[in-house]
Amino acid sequence: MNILILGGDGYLGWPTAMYLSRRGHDVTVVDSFHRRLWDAEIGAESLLPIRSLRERVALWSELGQPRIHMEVGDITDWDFLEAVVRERAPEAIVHYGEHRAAPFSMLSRRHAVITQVNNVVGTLNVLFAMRDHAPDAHLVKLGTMGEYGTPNISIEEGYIEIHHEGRSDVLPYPKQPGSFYHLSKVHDSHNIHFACKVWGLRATDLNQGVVYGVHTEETDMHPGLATRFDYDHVWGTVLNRFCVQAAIDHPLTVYGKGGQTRGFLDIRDTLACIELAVLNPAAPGEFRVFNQFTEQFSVGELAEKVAEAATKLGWDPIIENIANPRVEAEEHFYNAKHTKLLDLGLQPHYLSETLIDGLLETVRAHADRVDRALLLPSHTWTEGWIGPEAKEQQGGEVH
Ligand code: NAD
Ligand code: USQ
Repeated sequence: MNILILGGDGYLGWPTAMYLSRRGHDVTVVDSFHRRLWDAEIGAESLLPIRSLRERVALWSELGQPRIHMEVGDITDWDFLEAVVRERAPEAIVHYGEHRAAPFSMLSRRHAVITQVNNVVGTLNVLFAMRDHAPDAHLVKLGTMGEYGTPNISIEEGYIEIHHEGRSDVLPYPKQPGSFYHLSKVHDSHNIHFACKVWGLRATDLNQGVVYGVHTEETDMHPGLATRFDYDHVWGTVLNRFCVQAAIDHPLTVYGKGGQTRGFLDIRDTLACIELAVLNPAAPGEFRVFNQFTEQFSVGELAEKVAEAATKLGWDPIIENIANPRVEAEEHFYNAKHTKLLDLGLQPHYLSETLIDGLLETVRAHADRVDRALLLPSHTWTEGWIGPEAKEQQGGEVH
């Protein structure tokens, strides 16, 4: 299939591009490199060295793989995106091209605005470009499990049957997101659902849990094909952070009581889920929602698992419950359904295998690149940025 990957320079976008290219799809990656710029603002850098997108695409061809096309630009720029969609005429659009850090979106007014404008406007442009130039294409959009929050009932996949005053309907599952970032995904979901209804577009919203790991068949083909690995307090996701902390003998930073429970998945399962969604498209007019994760853990349990695996390697990990910078439930019920991708054939990789499979060793091999100053949170959900640069972070223009 002819597939556009928006956000193709990112943690998930680049491995997805290689995975789909190797399986015979004609892949075009689109990226503005905003992420590399936002990293610079925080002073963060990927733990694994990553090459430029141009270099990675060239290396992929040098290794005898099919050509991956590259389009550099910002999808919030209508003229750019319209031209790409018109000229490439994709059959599927995999949309990763968003701002993805909850802490970043909570640093200040400016950061909240950057996040929501980037994500909501980018996705609106995608919808209009599809309406005008690729009405039969299938949009595979990355949403997030965090759209649902932590309700005191089971979480369904996108929709729930409601009985009210003697009548029934199947309605979008209620959303209670926990950051301005997660809210941007809710706004996207509403816009996509509406566009499917009025223009007959087809879309799959993948409400993905927290992804971990860096090893895929393709990233392992050459060190120059590596994808990013974030560990800092703004971009680093919890399991990746715990692995880095264990590798450098820093306490594993469990926020608050540690009962916060989330869905998790191995990066290899992200790629498999994307392919399953692409190969089994939604029907015209359908707004389909899959919950994309394979296992659920509390962050306290996760810290225990990392500590256990690190101990087996002869390391000496310590777990520390530190003040929670976020406003979130620290003990709660959590039971999220996730059968639709399994029904399509997903065969999960489980966390116990991945830790043993080399994630901890990979991290330790790069331990000299860790900046310890980036490990403890310099923000809170209530005050925003509390680091030394706090004042300039709050105001200023939006770029
Ligand atoms: P990432 O930051 O590594 O990659 C996102 C890429 O999109 C970056 O290369 C960035 O430059 C690009 N981008 C952002 N805005 C753009 C714009 N306006 N125009 C063009 N390119 C733009 O993030 P990731 O971890 O690969 O996540 C990809 C998607 O998956 C995001 O939408 C994220 O919300 C979602 N997701 C990620 C996780 C996770 O654990 N990483 C979990 C659930 C959902
Ligand atoms: N946490 C800790 N210690 C840490 C870091 C985080 O206890 O050092 C806790 C957080 O308080 C939170 C949980 O771990 O309760 C998850 O935090 P996270 O930073 O790993 O994940 P989150 O902010 O939710 O965001 C990440 C991705 C985002 C994606 C989301 C999926 O950055 O793009 O949408 O995971 S989900 O969580 O399912 O919404």
